[in-house]
Amino acid sequence: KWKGEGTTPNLESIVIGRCYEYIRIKNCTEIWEAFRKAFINKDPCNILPSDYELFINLALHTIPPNKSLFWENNHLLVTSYSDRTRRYMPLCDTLIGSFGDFLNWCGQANDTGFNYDSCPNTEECENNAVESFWKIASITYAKQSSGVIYVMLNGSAIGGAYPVKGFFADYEVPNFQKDRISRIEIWVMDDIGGPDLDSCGRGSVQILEERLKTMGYDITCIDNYK
Ligand code: NMN
Repeated sequence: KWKGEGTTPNLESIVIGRCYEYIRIKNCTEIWEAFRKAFINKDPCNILPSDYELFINLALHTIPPNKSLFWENNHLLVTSYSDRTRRYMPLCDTLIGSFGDFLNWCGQANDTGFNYDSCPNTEECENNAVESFWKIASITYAKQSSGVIYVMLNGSAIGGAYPVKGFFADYEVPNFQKDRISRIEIWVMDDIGGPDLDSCGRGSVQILEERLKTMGYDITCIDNYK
């Protein structure tokens, strides 16, 4: 038994429903099959981002310029603020992201079903089905993003607004396409009634600003963007 949560019950129905809600002109059953084949009937600790390649290719669609919203420690605020692509299109509001957002999944070797009891967490093994999915999803999303890039950080986060290890730092920033990006705008949001631990030009936000400047980007940073 693994330490992580098992596969979300009714995963297939949830994901196929989300898929058709999102897009009517794709074959969602075919996309689901490609997603499933990435990890089913395999050692749950030996799933690589590349195992999702077919799924990514089938689910890919364009991200409009100026609509990309990256984040750390702000999942719920991002979800409501983006308003399901009406305002912004963060990864969770792309078809690829909708297959995994708030869900969990894994399979097992020599078995064609899901493991609903438990799944390996990242401490048990990094090459698990969920972690590898978000790696390739984040890489793909960063590569497609263009125009003004927005980044929402949490100034009340313990351990810093910009974690130097995380999907944003490790898989998104390195995959930005410099020639397609006009500037990067960082928003540091404090929790309502929460502490002001990090802000523009300070602490971990400063580390991010320096990193992006060194990469040659034009940066603006706004504290508590309204
Ligand atoms: O806070 P973590 O999990 O490190 O990841 C946040 C960043 O990575 C965001 O910029 C996002 O694009 C991407 N990501 C998104 C999800 C999600 O939407 N559920 C999961 C993992 C990574």
